[in-house]
Amino acid sequence: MSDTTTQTRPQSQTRTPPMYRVLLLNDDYTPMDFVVEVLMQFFAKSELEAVRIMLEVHQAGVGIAGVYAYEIAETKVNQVAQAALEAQYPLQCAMEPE
Ligand code: TYC
Repeated sequence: MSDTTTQTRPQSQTRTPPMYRVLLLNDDYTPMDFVVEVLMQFFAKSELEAVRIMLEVHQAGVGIAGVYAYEIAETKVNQVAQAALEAQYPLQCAMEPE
C-alpha cells in the first residue's frame, strides 16, 4: 500500500460560494403588475411577497429580488432583461456582491 496524504484547504475555499444580491430598480413606466409577475416567475415569490418587494422598489428606488450564487444571479438578471425587452418596458435588474 502506498502512503496516503490528506489534502487540506483553507476553510474559505471549502465553504459556501460568494453570494450576489439581484436588485430591481424602479422606473416610471414599467407596470406594477409586470414587476409582480417577474418576481413570481423568475424569483419564485408568492404573490404577497412579490407585491411587497415591488412596492419596496417603487418607494425606495431599489430592492432585493433574491440572493444567489454568481451564475444563478447572472441567469436571473438575463431573464428579467429578456422579459423586459420583449414587453418593451424599461425595467432594470442588476447584481452586486453581498
Ligand atoms: N414605479 C412603477 C410604476 O409606478 C412600478 C415599478 C416598481 C417599476 C418596481 C419598476 O422595479 C420596479 N408603475
